[in-house]
Amino acid sequence: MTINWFPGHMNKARRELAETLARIDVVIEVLDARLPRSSRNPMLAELRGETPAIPLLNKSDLADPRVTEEWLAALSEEAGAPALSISATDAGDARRIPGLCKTLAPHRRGTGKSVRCMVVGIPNVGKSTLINTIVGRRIAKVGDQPAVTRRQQQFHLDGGVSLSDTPGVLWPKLADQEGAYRLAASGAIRETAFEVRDVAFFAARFLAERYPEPLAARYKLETIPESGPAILEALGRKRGFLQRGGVVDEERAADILLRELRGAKIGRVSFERPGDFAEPEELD
Ligand SMILES: Nc1nc2c(ncn2[C@@H]2O[C@H](COP(=O)(O)OP(=O)(O)O)[C@@H](O)[C@H]2O)c(=O)[nH]1
Ligand SMILES: [Mg+2]
Repeated sequence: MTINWFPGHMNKARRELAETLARIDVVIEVLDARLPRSSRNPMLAELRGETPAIPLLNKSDLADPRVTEEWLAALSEEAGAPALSISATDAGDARRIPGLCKTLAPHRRGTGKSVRCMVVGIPNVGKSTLINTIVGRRIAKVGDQPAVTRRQQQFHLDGGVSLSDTPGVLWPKLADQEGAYRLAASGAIRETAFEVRDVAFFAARFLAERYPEPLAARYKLETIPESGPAILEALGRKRGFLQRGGVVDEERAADILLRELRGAKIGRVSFERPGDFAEPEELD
């Protein structure tokens, strides 16, 4: 049995989004290319019903390109429509989207009505940036979400496509611990919700397992210690983050690791691969 419980404001947000989506022809579902599963809210599938959606892997400039290819294949197959990887700041990337939306709404063709599109996704995934790049000027505020949603306006683009000037905001799913840590490590959720040290320990262990060479190279580590705290300790020592008595300033090391990870300074990193979510094989 699944328990669907939401605080009041989430119920309201959900109802409003469902009402808005009823007047939309194509949903542009923005996911973070570094963590497409954890940055996806499965409720969107339920809310949009039959309305087609394009899965868009944004921030692909930060993600591991080989893993992004794997995700594109997996998501395209799942959605029955081509998924796209983009950087929301890249006008060339964004220009492909309206045409793609049009192909997904053939019923609007020849009706004289425009194909109404809307960008939807969790906070910080790049929705406002994408809207601005598609439209070609700043109509959506980048950064912090406004507390209240304004009335939706459709912005008319060339070629009979229109785009909502306000994105649909979904909440990240934090019930899954591992996914929540990936979201925190990627910078998708505010650190106040987490202990920075714990997120950094998680990130250090993750890098040691999946990207040991870039990690060792970035911090000039001859060997990578086993535990998260030990990796931060080694990093802090290399960078000279020492407190009185020669003790490593763990907070500073944690901060640097997360900042450099998010800024792709350690390399282009993907937090999850399609294979991580494969069903365990049945045993005879
Ligand atoms: N590196 C990179 N950063 C991006 C990209 N798209 C958005 N961002 C950054 O991500 C942050 C959140 O973007 P925003 O558009 O406000 O996200 P929203 O909350 O979904 O509307 C901002 O700092 C953007 O500059 C991208 O494709 N690549
Ligand atoms: Mg925004």
